[in-house]
Amino acid sequence: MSNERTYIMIKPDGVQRGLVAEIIARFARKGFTLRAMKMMNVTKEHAEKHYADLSSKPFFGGLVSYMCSGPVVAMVWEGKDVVKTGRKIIGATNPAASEPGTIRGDFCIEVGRNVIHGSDAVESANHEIGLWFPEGVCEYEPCAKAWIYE
Ligand code: RTP
Repeated sequence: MSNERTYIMIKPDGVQRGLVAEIIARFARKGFTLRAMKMMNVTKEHAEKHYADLSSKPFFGGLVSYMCSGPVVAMVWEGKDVVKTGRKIIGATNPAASEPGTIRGDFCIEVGRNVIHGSDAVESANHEIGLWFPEGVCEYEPCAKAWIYE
């Protein structure tokens, strides 16, 4: 389905390091459509909600502090298999294991400063989009679809 959506978030280190334009360009050049985007500060409660499934992990406290350490850029991207392909564009969780050519493989070193988040499944994408964009996303018809899909 070409209207699959994923939640992509540039984490505080990605924003501070000036990687916003680079990351947006990688998703856009692939052919995906940007449906929503905002820069925002994250509260502790919101970060805890987003990463609720990791609450028992020893790194949870550090992860929540990291997510609240500066503004993030929250986005919704759309396109065929965008969840799976988005994860490929991002690279492995630990940048040490990320291939060159992926965002984490090219721009970071440590798992605790891995610059970007991407939903890991369609169900979690829908949940995360609702969590970060309760106001909804921008509906419009991108003109270039015929140049991307048969
Ligand atoms: P994300 O949700 O941020 O896209 O990352 P992910 O699916 O690739 O990995 P996940 O296991 O869900 O971990 C979420 C984030 O927690 C931090 N982390 N730190 N110190 C550690 O061992 C450790 N492990 C994970 C990373 O920021 C990871 O992206």
